[in-house]
Amino acid sequence: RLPTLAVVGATGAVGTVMCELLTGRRNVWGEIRLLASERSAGRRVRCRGEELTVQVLTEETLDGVDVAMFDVPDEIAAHWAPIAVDRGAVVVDNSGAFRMDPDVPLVVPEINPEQLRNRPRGIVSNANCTTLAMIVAVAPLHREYGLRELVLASYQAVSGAGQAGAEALHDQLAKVAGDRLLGSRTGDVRQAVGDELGPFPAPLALNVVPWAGSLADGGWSSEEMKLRNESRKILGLRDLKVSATCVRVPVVTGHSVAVHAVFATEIDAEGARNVLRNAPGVIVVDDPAAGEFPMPIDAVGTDPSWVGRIRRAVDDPRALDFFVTGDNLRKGAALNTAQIAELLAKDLTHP
Ligand code: 2RA
Repeated sequence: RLPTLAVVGATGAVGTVMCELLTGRRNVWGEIRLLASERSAGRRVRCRGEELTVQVLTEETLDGVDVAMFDVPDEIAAHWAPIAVDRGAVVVDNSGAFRMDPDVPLVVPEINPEQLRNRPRGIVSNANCTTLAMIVAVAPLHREYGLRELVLASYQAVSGAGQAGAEALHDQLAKVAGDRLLGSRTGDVRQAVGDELGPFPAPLALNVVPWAGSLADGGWSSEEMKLRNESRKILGLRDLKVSATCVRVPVVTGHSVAVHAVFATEIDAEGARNVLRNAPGVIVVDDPAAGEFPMPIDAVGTDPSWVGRIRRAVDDPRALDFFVTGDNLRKGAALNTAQIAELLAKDLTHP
């Protein structure tokens, strides 16, 4: 019998991409069950070539599920994931509810698949989308050169904040389109956009906002702390120094990160390029003379992290600077979850 998969949160921004993604991937599932809140129940969604009806998430609809993917807010995951485990499922959770729990592995299949087997709570966590875009490129460099420090600046797309984020940007762009004064000293974007900010603290149209997530200690944002804490956990580097500044930009999908990585040994750009060319889940696009560098408009809808602008720091032969872009809804969320779930399916089918 092929295992039964539940997609919890099937109608959200990530859940929607998950259904598209499952359609294109190798089929390892028997039944696929789409679950969501009462608001979305009854909707018909195409998944794997079938027209499926979204059901309400209840204890009963979790019965018989082997693997449950959760793409829901933290508090919903915190409540329902243990219930799904009690009902016999292994949960792959894409929220922040369990990521730092020492009894929950934080798995990136290209980096630490072996951790999947050590899951005392029956839950496996998926890292945050910003971490995922960056870490698939950083990990192979760490293996080769020994990572000591990361200084990061993110350029995060609005769909990281869900469908409401994408809608807010499109609505705001419609309001500012065509007015050539807007964004200048005499054109007030705040006034044009009004108070339709969606999930953001300021307008995104014609603007960038150095804020994502909630306020953490010391003036850091939760998103910046996720980059630090999750990188440490995935790489198994408890003392890794990480400083991040997370910035929201007017891009619909595709999170980018400017990375300054300091290593234990000297590094040269061509050596790093070769490591990255051979790394799973990474594509190197690095020919600035030809106008070739990684950008969200190319990465959107694709699986790998796109890496370019690779150069050794001028003032430190042990440091490398590069730019990485990945689809925050695919590798940043749905794809990594699907990859983990497929490894679990393999174990269930051939223990
Ligand atoms: C964001 N990383 O981009 C978050 C979503 N998990 O808002």
